[in-house]
Parts: sequence; C-alpha cells; structure tokens
Amino acid sequence: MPHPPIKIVVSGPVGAGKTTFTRTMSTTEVVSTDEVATERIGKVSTTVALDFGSLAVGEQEIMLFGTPGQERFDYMWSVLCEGATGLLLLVAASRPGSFLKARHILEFITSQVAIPYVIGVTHLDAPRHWEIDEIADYFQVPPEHLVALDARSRGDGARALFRLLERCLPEGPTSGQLTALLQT
Ligand SMILES: Nc1nc2c(ncn2[C@@H]2O[C@H](COP(=O)(O)OP(=O)(O)OP(=O)(O)O)[C@@H](O)[C@H]2O)c(=O)[nH]1
Ligand SMILES: [Mg+2]
Repeated sequence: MPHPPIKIVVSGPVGAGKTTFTRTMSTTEVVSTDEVATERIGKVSTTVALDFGSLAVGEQEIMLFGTPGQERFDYMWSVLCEGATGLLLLVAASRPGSFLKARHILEFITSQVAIPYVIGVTHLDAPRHWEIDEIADYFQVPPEHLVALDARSRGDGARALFRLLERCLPEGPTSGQLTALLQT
C-alpha cells in the first residue's frame, strides 16, 4: 500500500533558490506564481503566493510547496505549512544580510507547527560567502541540521531532500530510493 503523499515546504528569504529548487526537483509540471518584482531584489521576478511541484521516491509521492520570500506575503507561510511533514529552509551563503530574515521565517514557522527542518545552504560557489559551520553557529543549530546545495542541481536537491526525509520519517528513506530518484 503506498503511503499518503508527503508535504514538504520550501521556505527562506528572497533569492535563496526556493522556486529554482522546486523546478529542479519536480517531475510534474510546476505551478509557479512569480511576478515581476516591484522592489529591487537583485532579480527580475519573485514568488507572490506559492510554487507547487511533485515527485516520487519509489511509491512515495512527495509534494513540494515553495513559499514567497518577501515578508509582505508572510501570511502564506502558515497557510502553506498546514499539514506539512517537513521544512526545507533555504539560505544563500553569499547573503548574510538575509540571515536574520531566514531566522525569523524559521522561528515563525516552527512556533506555529512543530515541524522537522533542514537548512539548505545555497550559493556556496559565490566568491564571498559564509561557511556552513559559521551559518550553523549563526542559527545556533548543530551542523547536521544544515546541508549544502546548489538549487540548480538535481543531485544536490535529492541529497537535501533525503536529509530532510531522514529527519521526518521514522523508517527513513533508503539509499536505493535515493539512487532511483537521482536516475529520474
Ligand atoms: N550561483 C548559484 N546560483 C544559484 C544557486 N542556487 C540557486 N541559484 C540561482 O539563484 C536564483 C534564485 O532565484 P529563485 O529560485 O527565484 O529564488 P526564490 O528563493 O524563489 O526567491 P523569491 O521567490 O523571490 O523569494 C536563481 O537565479 C538560481 O538559478 C547556487 O547554489 N549557486
Ligand atoms: Mg520564488
């Protein structure tokens, strides 16, 4: 019997890579709500409501819900977290100015729902960036709660998702499922 779908929320500040991650990982057509940004945020478009995508790990369906990063859409964070199994909080290592916002998002969401999370650190290829250990110190969480990823890489995304599933599911995913996912 397949399990009911698992809901994973992908959140984090503007430009951390939430929409990119959902597009990279989803094997179904992604629903995105990006609009031209009215503020200068360093990129042309921004998510105003959600991103939705899905993929299968073996027989297990995983639904991905990406949130907006801008705080003026913060009412979507708790809407999207309802019934979620896990949270992937993305943070760009090259933008320390966004860490406080990321911490705010994490505290806001985990205060509403007790939800396991992993912090996915993107933009580690930027010339100037914080190291994973420094970011773990900043968030005051053990380094094993963090995972490095480039949101454009399916292999990285799969590994980040598996780290999160290991924290969410009592039986955990198997390495065979990870291999199968990487081959899709
Ligand atoms: N160099 C580099 N670029 C990355 C990495 N991860 C994501 N990106 C790029 O960073 C940008 C992230 O943009 P989005 O995916 O729209 O970010 P978002 O988190 O959805 O942003 P909002 O919806 O505005 O909150 C894209 O241009 C990605 O291709 C990374 O690890 N390294
Ligand atoms: Mg987005």
